[in-house]
Amino acid sequence: MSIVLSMPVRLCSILLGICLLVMSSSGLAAPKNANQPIRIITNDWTSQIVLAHIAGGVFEHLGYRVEYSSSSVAEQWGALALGFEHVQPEVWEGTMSDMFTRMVEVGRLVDAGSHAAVTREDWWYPDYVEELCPGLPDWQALNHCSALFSEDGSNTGKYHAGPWEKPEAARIRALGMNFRAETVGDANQLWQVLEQASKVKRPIVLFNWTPNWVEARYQGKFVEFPVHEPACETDPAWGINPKFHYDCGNPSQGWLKKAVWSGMVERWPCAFQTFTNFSFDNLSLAQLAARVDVDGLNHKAAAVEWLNKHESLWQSWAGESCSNDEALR
Ligand code: TMO
Repeated sequence: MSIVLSMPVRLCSILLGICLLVMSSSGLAAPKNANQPIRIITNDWTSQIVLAHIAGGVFEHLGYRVEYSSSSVAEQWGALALGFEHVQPEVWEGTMSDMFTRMVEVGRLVDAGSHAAVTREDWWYPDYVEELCPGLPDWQALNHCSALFSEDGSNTGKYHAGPWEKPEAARIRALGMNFRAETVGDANQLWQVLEQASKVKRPIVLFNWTPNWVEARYQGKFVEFPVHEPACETDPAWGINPKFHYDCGNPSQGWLKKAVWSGMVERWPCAFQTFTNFSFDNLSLAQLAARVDVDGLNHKAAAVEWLNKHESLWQSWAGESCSNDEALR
C-alpha cells in the first residue's frame, strides 16, 4: 500500500498541479464511507506526536475509529490533499506557512483554526555563547563571530539546521553570512548537539522553537534577524538584499494551526467541528513535550495522561453536529 501511494504523494509535495491531476484521473480518491477510520498524521517532533494522540483519543471517545501514520512534513501535504491522511494537529507558521497557505487556497486543505499558542522557530543559541560573542542576539554580531562556530578551523560557522521545510541556505546567501547550514536527520540529533556542546560550553547555533521542552532545561535565545514580513519571501526587492528572497528571520509571533483533508468537513462533521475547537497554549505544549523528552513517557502515555486530567475541557470541544453525524450512528 505505502509503495503504491508514495509516488503520487511525493509528486504532490513537489508539484501541486501534477498532484491535482493525478488525483482527479486516477481513482485513488479516498473512499466515501463514513465508517472509515480517521487517519491522523504523526510528524517527527514531540509535541506534534502527543497532540496527534490526544486528537485521536478525543475522536475515539466520540465514537470514531482512528489510525495513525507517520509522515515527514514534506510528504504530509500530498497525503492530506489526496485524502490518504486526514488530520494534522500542528502546522507551524515559521516552517510550513508556504505550503499550507497554497493548499488551502486551492481548496485541497481546510484550515481547522489556530491554537492559542504563539510560536517561534529560528536560529537559537545557549546563553553562555553571549560572553564569547558580544552583540548577540543580533544576527550581524553572530556573523562577526562566525569562526567561533567553525568545526574545521576556517571562518565559516556551522549552523545545525532541522529537517523541516526552511530554505536556510537561501537565507545565509541573502544575508551574506559566513555560515553553512548542516541539516540533522531528526530532532533528537539537535538535542544531542545541544547537550554535548552545553557540557563543555562550546559555542553552537542550532534550530530550535518555542513552545518546546528545551526552554524548561536550557537558557538561550533566538538570533534576531531582520524582522519577518511576508514580502521578504515573495519580493526580492524587499529587505537589505535587493536580489534575493529570505533576507529576514522567521516570524517571531507565529501562528500554530490545524490542517485537515478537505473532505473531512462533510464526512465527519462532528470530528471536524470538535477539531476546530481543539486548542493548546504555550505552557501546555511545552509541558507535554517535557513529559516525553525530559520525563521519558512515550507519546501515547503522555496523551492519555493529559486526556484523563482534562476531560471536561475536551468534552467541551464537541460541537452541535455531534448529534447527527452518520459515522456515529
Ligand atoms: C516544526 N517544528 C516545530 C519542528 O519547527
